[in-house]
Amino acid sequence: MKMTFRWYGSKSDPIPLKYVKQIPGMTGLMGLLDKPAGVDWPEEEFKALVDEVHGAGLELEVIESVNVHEDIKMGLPSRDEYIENYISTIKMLARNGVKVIIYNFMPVFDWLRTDLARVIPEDGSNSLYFDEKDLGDMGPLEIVRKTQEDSHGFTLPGWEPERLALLEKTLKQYEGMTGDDLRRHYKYFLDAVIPVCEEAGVRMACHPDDPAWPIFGLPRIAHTTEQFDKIVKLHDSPANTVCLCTGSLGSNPENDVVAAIRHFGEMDRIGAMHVRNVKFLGHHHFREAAHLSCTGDLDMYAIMKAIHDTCPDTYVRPDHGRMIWDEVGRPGYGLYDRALGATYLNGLWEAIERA
Ligand SMILES: [Mn+2]
Repeated sequence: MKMTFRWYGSKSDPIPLKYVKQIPGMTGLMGLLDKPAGVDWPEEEFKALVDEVHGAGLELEVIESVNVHEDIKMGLPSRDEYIENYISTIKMLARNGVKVIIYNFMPVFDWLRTDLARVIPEDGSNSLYFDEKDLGDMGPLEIVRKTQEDSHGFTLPGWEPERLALLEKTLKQYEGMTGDDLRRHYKYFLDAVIPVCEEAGVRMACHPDDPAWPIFGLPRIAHTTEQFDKIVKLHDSPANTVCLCTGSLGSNPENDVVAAIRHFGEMDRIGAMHVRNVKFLGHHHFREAAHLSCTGDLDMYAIMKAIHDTCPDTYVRPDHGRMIWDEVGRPGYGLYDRALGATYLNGLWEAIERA
């Protein structure tokens, strides 16, 4: 297991790499380069990032921000050009040491919450929160406005302004599209990129829908084990894998996260893991919790044990954290609680190894 940390780059992340390196057991990053979906990433810029990360004593083997252009998801004729750019970016990343690309195939919304800083009554910390009832009459456009207002001026991944400017038009284009349509477009994409990944030694890792159910009538095809079974078979290859995010998949209590890890781990189809805890508050109603099992509803020991038993060499990162100790930062991506999370997960790992 390689413990890693999401980092946004020195221009937009208030956390210095030195601090990341000082978290015990941290081996590297799940890194991001701030590029709009569909562009061919410039190699010089990426090399500069690699040098910076290596200079801090950390690895950069996982990248999380090669976003799939909406035209690919919608199956438009213009998709071929964007797929060519994606392929070129895969090859460039492979040349520079990247082993795993985490991405998603969610239409329009990367993830959704109704409150980015919900105070946890027990201790006064705050975390990301979702209650379907709070959506009420709010449409997608209002949710976007609210999310931007609540983000403390930070750009949130998946909520980039240039993407959201086209929101109304994009939502219209998805009208009437079914899950099967979306899967057909997904297969077209995978058929093009997976052979390139095989040759380059890179694995694509699909992140689950977050939250793990349909929203705003959009087709969503990545929030159950059955759906992921279909995804890994769309183009059957060891390079076509899952980024099993326990907090996203686990936002729906009907999903057995531990069984899902064992299932895809035994198939060698877990490219990376996001590990965090959730607290269920009702139907389609949850908040993100501290990593410790007793603070939420997921069994973190069983999660780490399943990783240990079925995919022990995978990359893991503490996914989101709460905001604690009055830290100001990007919602979900503060330093303190994610550092505590990493340390706790490393502790579980050591105990499992020794048992
Ligand atoms: Mn995640």
